[in-house]
This record gives sequence, C-alpha cells and structure tokens, in this order.
Amino acid sequence: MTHELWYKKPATEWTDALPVGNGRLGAMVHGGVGREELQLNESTLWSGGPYQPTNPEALPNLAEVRALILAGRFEDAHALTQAHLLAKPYLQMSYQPAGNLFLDFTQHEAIAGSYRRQLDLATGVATTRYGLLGSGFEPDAAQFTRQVFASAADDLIVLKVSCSLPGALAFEAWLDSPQEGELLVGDASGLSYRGRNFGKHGVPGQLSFGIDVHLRVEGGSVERRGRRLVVRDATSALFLIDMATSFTRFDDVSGDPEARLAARRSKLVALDFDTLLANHVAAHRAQFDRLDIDLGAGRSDLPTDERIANFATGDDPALAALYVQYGRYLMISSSRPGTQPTTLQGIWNKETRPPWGSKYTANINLQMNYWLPDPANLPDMMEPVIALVEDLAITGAEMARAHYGASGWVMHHNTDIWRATGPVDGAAWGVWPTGGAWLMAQLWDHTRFEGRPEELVRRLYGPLKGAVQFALDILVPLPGTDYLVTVPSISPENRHPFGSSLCAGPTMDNQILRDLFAAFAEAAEQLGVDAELSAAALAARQRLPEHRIGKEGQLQEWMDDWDMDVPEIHHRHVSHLYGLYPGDQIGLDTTPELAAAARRSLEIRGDEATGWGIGWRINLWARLREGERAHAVLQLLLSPSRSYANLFDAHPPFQIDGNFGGAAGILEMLVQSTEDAVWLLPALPANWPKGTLRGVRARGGVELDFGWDNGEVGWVRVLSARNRDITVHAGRTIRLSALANEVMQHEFSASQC
Ligand code: FUC
Repeated sequence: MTHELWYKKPATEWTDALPVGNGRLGAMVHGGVGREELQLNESTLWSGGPYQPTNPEALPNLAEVRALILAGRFEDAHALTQAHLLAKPYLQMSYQPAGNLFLDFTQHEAIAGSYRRQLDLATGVATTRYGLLGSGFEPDAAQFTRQVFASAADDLIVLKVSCSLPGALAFEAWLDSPQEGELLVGDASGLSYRGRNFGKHGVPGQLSFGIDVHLRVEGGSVERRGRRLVVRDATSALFLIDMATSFTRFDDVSGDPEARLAARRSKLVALDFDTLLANHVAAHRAQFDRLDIDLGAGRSDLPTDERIANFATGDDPALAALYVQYGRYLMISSSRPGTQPTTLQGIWNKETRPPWGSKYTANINLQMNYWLPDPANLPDMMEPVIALVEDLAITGAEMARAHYGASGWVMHHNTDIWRATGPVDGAAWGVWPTGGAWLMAQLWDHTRFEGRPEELVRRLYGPLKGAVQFALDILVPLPGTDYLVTVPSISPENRHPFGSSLCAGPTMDNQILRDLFAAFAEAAEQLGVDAELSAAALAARQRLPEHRIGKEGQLQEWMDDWDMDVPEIHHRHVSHLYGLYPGDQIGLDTTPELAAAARRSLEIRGDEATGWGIGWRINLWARLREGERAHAVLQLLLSPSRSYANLFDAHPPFQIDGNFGGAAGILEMLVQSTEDAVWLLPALPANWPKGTLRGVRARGGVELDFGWDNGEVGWVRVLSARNRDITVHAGRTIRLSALANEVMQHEFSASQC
C-alpha cells in the first residue's frame, strides 16, 4: 500500500505545496527547481497578547434581550444584542506566519520527465528529485534531491539538499518574514530573524519571536553576501530550522525566545542528518503505523492532482484510503501533546490576515478537527484540546460572570491562543453559549474511546463541572411551560424567518446540554463526588425541550416549525443533526422516527456544501447506514472543486476541518460503536467490496482489525484493555468475551447465525 502524494511538477500555488509539521513547527514545501521555498509557521505566533474581552454593558442588557426574544421581537433583540452584548473587542486575534526560507539555485532547468515531488505519509518526509540539464552536465549526470521533515523527536525542521555529482551544488539562501523585525547579519553559519507580532483590534502585539536557520555544507564553500548565504561547488547542504516565541501561556508572554532557541541548538550540534532522519521516522511511525486501511486497488500510478480529478470514475478506492491516512498525517503534524490545538488551517498559514483568523471556531470547526484521532488510533493528539479546556475554564469563568452573572465557564463560537471566550463577530454568529459545552461533551466521548480511565476522568472533571454549572445558571424557564431553555442563543449560523438568528432553546443546544449533563452525571458517579449537583443536572436535563418533528417530516431546528421558511434552506450548517452525529441521541435502532426525521432534514438541506459541510454530511449518511449516499458525498469532497492539489480541503481558500471530517467520515462508514457494541461495515458502498482495516479504535477502549470480501466481514480481531463482553454486529450479530490485552479472533464464515 503506497502512502504517497506525488506530482510531476513544482508547486505554483501555496495549496500545491506539501505540508510538514511536528505540532509546534510547520512548513509548506514548494519544490521549485530554480527556487525552493519553505513557508514557515510556529504554532504560538499569533497576533495580539493576553486580553480579556469582557464588556461591562453586556450583563445590564441581558434581561432585556431575553425578554425581547421570548416576546418574539427578534429584530429588536438583535439590535440590542449588537449594541451591547458582544465582547470588547468583538473580533479575536489571528494565527500568524513566521517567515519564508528561500533557496535560489544557479542551475535550474530540470531534464524533462525527471522531476518528482512527493510526500511520504508513512515517514513524514517530503522529497523533491530531478536531474539537471546544462552547465556542462550530461543528462542524468547530476541528480538533485531535497528532503524535508519536521521532527517531533528533535523539535526542528530539517532540509537536506544533495547532488549525486560531487561539487555540483550551487545556490543562495535567504530568509524573510511578514512580521515586523530584522534579519541579523552574522557569519556564514546561518540566517536569523528576530521580530515582534502585530497588534490587532486594539490589542497590542506582545510577543517576540526568532527564526534560526543553521547551515552545514559538505564540500565546496559557503560565504555570507549581505543578507544571503552563497554556497558554491558543494555536494550537500543541511539546514536546521528552528523558531521560538515568548508565548508561555494565555496570560504569560514572558518566555525568552533566545534562550529557547539556544537550549535546543545546544542539543543539535552533535546530530548528523542520518541520526535526525532516523529519530524523526521512528517518532512519526510510532503514531502513523497504528492504523492501516486498504479499500482496494487504485491509481497510485497517477499524480495526486490527477487522482483527485479522476476519483468520480470510481476506479480509485485507494484514494479514499489515502485520504484517511492523510488526515492522520495532518493530525500527527499539527497537534501533539504540549502544542497548540490544530487551527482552522492546522499549523499552516501564510497570511497575516488569514480567513477567519485561522483560529478556533467552536460551533463545528474545532470539534470536527478532533473527530478523527479517537477512531484513527491517535488518542494522544487529543491532549492539546484537553489543555485548551483547562485554560478556557479559567478565562471563560470571568466571561461567565461578566456577561451572564453565572458561575462555571463559557466559550461562545470562537477562541484564540489567548483563550478569549466572548461572543464575537456579530449578533448573528457569536451569541451562542454552548461552544464550551460541546467541547466537553466531545471530550467525554473521548474518555469512552479510552475506556474511561480514572486519571483522564479526573483531569476532565473540573472543566466538565464548570461547564455544567454555567449551563444550570443560564437556563431559564420558557414562560407558560416547564421547559428550561438557553436564551439568547442561535442555531449556528442559520437565520430564522424573523430577521435574526437569535432565539430560545434551539434544538442543537438541547442536544448538547443533554450530552453534557449525562456526561457529568457519569463522571460524578465514577469518581463518587458531587451527588447533589449531578442530581440537579439530571433534573434540568429532563426539562430540556424534546426533539420535535415538523410539517415536512423533518427534525425541527428550533422549537417552532420554522425550518421551511428560512432564507437559506440549503445552509451548510446542519446544527440540529448534532444529535445524529457526532451525538448519539438519534439512531436508526434507538429512535427510528427521529432518525427518519433527521434524514428528511438532511435531504432538505442537500448534499452540496463547502468542505467541512461535506465532511459532516458523510458522517451523517454513515450513521443512517446509507453507504452509497455517503460515498456519493465523498466524491463531492474528493473532487477538484473541494480538494486542492495537495489534498487540502477547499473551503475557499483552505480549511483543514473538511480533511479531518472527511477522513473521520470514511472510518464512520466502516465502524461505529457504543461502549458495549461495534458495528462493522455499517455503511459500506459497493465501490469497496473487499478490504481490511487494522488498528481502528472503538468506544469502550477497544481496538479492532477486520477484513471483508464481497461486502461481508470475514474475520475480526478484538483487543481490549480489560476483560469484557462485546457485541459485534457484522451482518450477523455475535457476542465475544475478550480477555484483557489478549487478541481475540473470530472467523465469521465459521460462526452460527
Ligand atoms: C463557521 C462557518 C464558516 C467558516 C467559519 C470558520 O462560521 O460557518 O463557513 O467555516 O466557521
């Protein structure tokens, strides 16, 4: 099984370039023949500095906004919200590019047909190779190779340029940055930039940062000429690239980038390329090799851009498997323990004013970014999200007090590296108090995948409790009923027919809070604490408005049957279908009527959406066990209009959530689970009749390998961390008794119905 993205030509656009990353450092590798360009990122380089955007006008106006919404005066509520309820500033900080490293080569015309650029997902190495014409070389006499990787083992980016002909390598290297600062003019051993970040929306820039590029040349010479390093007559050149900022925590920018760079540099002097490569590949494979997927043969003979254009023909199931592995690669590269969570663009951003700030949008996008790690056997990659909610429980507590007079903590629909949690962007988008609750419900699901280990439950308990306390404080009785509702809120980001998005008790909030309260009760019970609060949460849960089916047979998005009268009936968000996926309150077996209504809603909404909207729909169709439909939607994703040449998801320009959501969707077509049962091939399309999946994780702390032929599961292997019984649905249903840490294999062909 090949794990390569490959191309016959260099990148001309940023979205042709190949990403490498180690969670902290990222680079986009362009692979030009005359000019190599590495666009560089460091995950803590954001605009602004510590800030707390509470607005003192919010709380005094909250009761009035509530009253206006409950009276159906939505436009008045909207105007008052816009004027007084938003955070100050009402926009957040953005993720920033650090710089660019350029190599200008003296000889630069590749022999036709000799050029190949590739990214090997299994090793995490981007390689460019070509032969050179001219300058006296015979064809093929000089083969040039560039290898780039971002090492998690040694925490740096490595670029090696080499030539098969001793002494034939000549280039000039230089560095720039879009951030304010200066290039240091030093000796010929490297290039350095020292700079400061930008302020934004009235929040001053408070970070300093540095980029260090060290160069070691084998054979030939290197000299400094002004801002450039000039290499002549060399055989190979090794660049070690490191970056650091003064960011320490959301409220602390007192770190010393100089000291950080120096500390890492001192460890690197002794390391040669082969050692660096071996360290990197071992660390990468330790994650990457944990899952293997084979959906059948494909067109790995074609360059990846041509495979994307060809996917609709149906002869390339292997591209769907590659898409899963690419999602896993992007996760390993952009989110590791101790680093920042993956942003809307992972850790790859070249713009100082990126779309949506390249930050964390928490009304679908941040959550979707983390749908993949659990099933895809990368549970460590959830760590940055756990660290995030630990921060948000602090910053969001101040926001909860200031804007709602509530205890606990809140995050609305966005956050940034400074862990701002206020309502931003505008009344139509920002005034949605359940972003933090969704994250906690998702992290509780993560504990299920992990088999609910006590240490993890203990760690999540504080943020979970805070999210519950906030929810209990802000729920208000709906006049004339026994219901408790969120108000003001919205159903992200859909406008209802009355000139606003603002409403009371949108379906998604009720679903999220049902999950949150249930999660808290389970956690409190497991730890044997907070019985009273747990009872209060369960009592409130009973009073959340139940699901409703509307006049078109659809699942209502709001308490009232407004769905057919909205201005955007094909809206990309499908918020009320949270209960079907990622939630499990709606299911074909458990709530068939609601499942039929959810299906109707999905049909009305339509499959045509931007990248992440497609990613969500694949998962939803998978939960409805509609393999063909899920596959048809996957074909929309794996097409030139939604996937760039480098397989980045196009939410024009680029947003990584579609990559993660799409990859998770493919796994959801193959395996679904509760803590007691797994379903194998619940939504298998006819296009993937034969295959294997090894190392996939299921809820209950279970790892599975299985194979199928003619669309039927032939065998399954189950590995559980503890003794347990598992029900396996795979055409027929069997019950397996697994012993802790012992592989249990079952052949379906031999089993009884
Ligand atoms: C949500 C979406 C947009 C975009 C943004 C980052 O607001 O509605 O489409 O993905 O997040």
